[in-house]
Amino acid sequence: MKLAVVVFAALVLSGCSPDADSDLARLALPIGSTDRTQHIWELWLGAWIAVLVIFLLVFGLIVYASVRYRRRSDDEIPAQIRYNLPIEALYTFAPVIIVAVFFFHTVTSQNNVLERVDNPDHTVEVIGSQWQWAFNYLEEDATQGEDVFDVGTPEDPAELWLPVGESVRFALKSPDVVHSFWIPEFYFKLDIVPGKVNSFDLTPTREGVFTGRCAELCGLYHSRMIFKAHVVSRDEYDAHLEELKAAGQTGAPAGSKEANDIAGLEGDDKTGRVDEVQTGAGDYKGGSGE
Ligand SMILES: [Cu+2]
Repeated sequence: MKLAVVVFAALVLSGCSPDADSDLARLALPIGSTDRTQHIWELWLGAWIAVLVIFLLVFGLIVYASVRYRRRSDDEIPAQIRYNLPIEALYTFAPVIIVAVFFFHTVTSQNNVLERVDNPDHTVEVIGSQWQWAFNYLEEDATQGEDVFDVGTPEDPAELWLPVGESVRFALKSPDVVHSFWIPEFYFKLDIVPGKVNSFDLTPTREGVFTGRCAELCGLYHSRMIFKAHVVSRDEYDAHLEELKAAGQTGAPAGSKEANDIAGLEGDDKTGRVDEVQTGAGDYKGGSGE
């Protein structure tokens, strides 16, 4: 019966994919947009299959028991049983096994998502502060190696630009409280913790304009920490960086410097150069080999 359920679930869900047109076929996720989304998608799909199997099994047993052992006449009481060791063993160990399997797949997916690329094509420093974002593009060719930035206000949010098909390393910093960097289409979010540099790598795979958010309640105007993420061609990306340079937005934005001075950061972390930073993915330890 278990096998039949798995086959049935696999058939029903095989029409699903992270780039399907319908929300239903994506199981309510947005359309995937990076080289890392597949890992989260597989975790999501697998969790649905597991939940479906468990649901059908438990519900089937409930229906079976209540029909098979029902009271058949007014003057008869069904057999009352107090102890049943096999059943008690089952409902003790089955949940432990279920949790262990979920845990295993969660850790595996997490390690895949946080895997480092050797030499990222771009490095973007993201500073989340109350209540705005700043994006620093470090040592870009388009600006002859000069750092350029875009910084927003709650009234006029900053925009993040990324080139499609090229790897990006994000370094997340906060000068005040915990924020969380989240672009739903990337199937990924990571907390920004003051005094610590969290970082992750990915390659955007689809051009488009996505909405990014702060996903950690960070105070009064938390809900205004919204930004647009433009995933564009390399030419458009370079042109945008040149615009920032022409507008004089070079160096580091005022305010974001505090993110480097906050207690907890040492040495390389303070400089704003993140190539050597080993926090973030390194902390979770896994397949990164760092
Ligand atoms: Cu925030």
